[in-house]
Amino acid sequence: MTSLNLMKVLTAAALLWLGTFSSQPLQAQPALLQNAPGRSVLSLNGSWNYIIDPYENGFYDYRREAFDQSKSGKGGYYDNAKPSSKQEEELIEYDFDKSQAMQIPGDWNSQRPELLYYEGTIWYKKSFALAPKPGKRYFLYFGAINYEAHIYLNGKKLGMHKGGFTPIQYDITEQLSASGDNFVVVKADNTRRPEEVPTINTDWWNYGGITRDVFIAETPATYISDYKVQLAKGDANTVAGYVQLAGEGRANQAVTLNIGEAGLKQTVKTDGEGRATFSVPAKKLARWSPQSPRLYAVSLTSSSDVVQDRIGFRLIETRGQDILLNGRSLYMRGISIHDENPLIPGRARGEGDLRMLLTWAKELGCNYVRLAHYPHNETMLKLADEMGLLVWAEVPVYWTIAWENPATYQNAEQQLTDLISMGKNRASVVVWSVGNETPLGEPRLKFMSSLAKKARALDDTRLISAALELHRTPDNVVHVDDPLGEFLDLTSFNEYAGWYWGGKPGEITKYTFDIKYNKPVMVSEFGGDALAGYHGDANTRWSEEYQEALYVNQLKMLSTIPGLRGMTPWILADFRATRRQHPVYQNGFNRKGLISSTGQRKKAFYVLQEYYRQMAQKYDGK
Ligand code: GCB
Repeated sequence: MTSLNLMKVLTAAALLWLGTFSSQPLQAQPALLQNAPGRSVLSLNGSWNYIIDPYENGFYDYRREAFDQSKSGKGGYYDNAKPSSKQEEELIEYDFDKSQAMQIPGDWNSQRPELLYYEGTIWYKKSFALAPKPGKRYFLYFGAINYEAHIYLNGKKLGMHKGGFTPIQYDITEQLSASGDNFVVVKADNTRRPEEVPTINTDWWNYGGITRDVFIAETPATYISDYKVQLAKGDANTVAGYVQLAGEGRANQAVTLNIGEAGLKQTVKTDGEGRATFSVPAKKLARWSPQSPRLYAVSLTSSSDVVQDRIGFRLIETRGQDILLNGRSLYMRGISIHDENPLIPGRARGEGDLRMLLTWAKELGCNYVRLAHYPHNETMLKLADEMGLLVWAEVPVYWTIAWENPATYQNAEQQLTDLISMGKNRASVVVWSVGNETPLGEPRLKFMSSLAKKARALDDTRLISAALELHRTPDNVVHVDDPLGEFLDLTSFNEYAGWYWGGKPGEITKYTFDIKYNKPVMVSEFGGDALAGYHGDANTRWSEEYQEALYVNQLKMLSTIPGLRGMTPWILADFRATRRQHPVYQNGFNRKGLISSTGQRKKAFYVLQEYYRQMAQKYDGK
């Protein structure tokens, strides 16, 4: 055997032995700047010119060779070419500045009727003035672009990113023009593909484009790139974490953690790689909880940089079938939410839309939200911190994806890593979910358990879960025994009795549950469609009365589960879903919302509100 072959065998054996996938990220996404929106920023939100390019003429030449892979690297729309004075000599078949514009952040589907169903490429261009100052670094930051984004600055490619819901960031210090005149071009492509995450089949609208904030963050040359400031695992009396300096001169620097309002201060020294850990007694810190969402002003100061954040401190753990928040047993009164404003409808565009959704959840009596089925906006996590809502945060590993494709796994793991990076300082976030309704099978178990282990390795201070499926036997027993459950802290499952199976709402109380794990039970979904304003009796599908009866009977049925510690029924508000085709009742909407697409509360809203009032009384004494 040649040494090369021996190496290959050994590597394969090592991978087998690990029983997991390689964790090398496919896309070289550098570590994200922690709390990038909290930096000094130049916003690039607003009007961006765009070109619809279904044939990708701006990316490939007529032989289908990518311009940005050619020798000159030129020829694509990212050149933002302009005819010179000798116009007649040049052929340029596009012009961003004479093209239409749309608002960013914002999906394209809800901004132009002709783009409602569009799946393909759209190019965006924004010019901006920024003369780089000496001794500073500049990071171009996109909150999210769905799905595949090629990003160029002043005609040069910065990189490609896949994943529609996680931030994208490039250090552009060296690419900014000295004159201060710059332009950024983005090729956004929301084409669905089987090997991507999510895959081609989902129950939500495939909103395309630059859907979250765009800005340039400025830092000093040596800067605080990352930090974690949280209570130590299982220890309410210690604040622990780390700080990471980047840039030249990051080694052997003093960094001071200061939580002035709690009289807490510690100075630590970075190692050769710019990293320092700290651990500070924290007896005087008030605990964060939904009833009392106390946040502290936290600062980290080095000789060249200072970052500020508002952070809450709480412990989340499980013991047997209990979920303990700061040591006290908790019932999680939740609701599932999509990142969508049903009133536009379209992707939530910023703080106003997000605050509206969370205010609705509070009106329902929630202390908890499930941010389905993909990472939501960083602002959503900050609002949840501020408003006192616990959060389940999830990656779009949804239904049946390409379990055996290593690139698919690496993509999913990268999205999970970026989600955890974004949310790790938020007290509200208590659950990392690694997926939703994935089918039983060996390759899937390997994929999903690897993700669960990765989540735990990245953050062992929160609970790990996934929304599982169940199966039934003819004796009306519902079984929850998915082997993935072994790797999770909560037994969470989606259950659609009274809608997809189990007869009419009045018939479902005959079911009982057989749950394999001695862990807290979280019903991550149940529900049924109702068209607001359509009335009938409790057996009339699509009527508000049917949905109301379904909620009444679901709550009766679920109360028989001894370990039930919370739920997130499906869903707060009606949302757009391409697969929902009924011309009268659905019209392109999933109507399982408790609130309609015009903001109307349906009858079932009040059923859940009353149940949550009782649960709050039982668990919180109010
Ligand atoms: C589910 C999915 C969710 C769907 C919902 C439905 O189980 O997790 O994404 O929208 O059912 O309405 O069918």
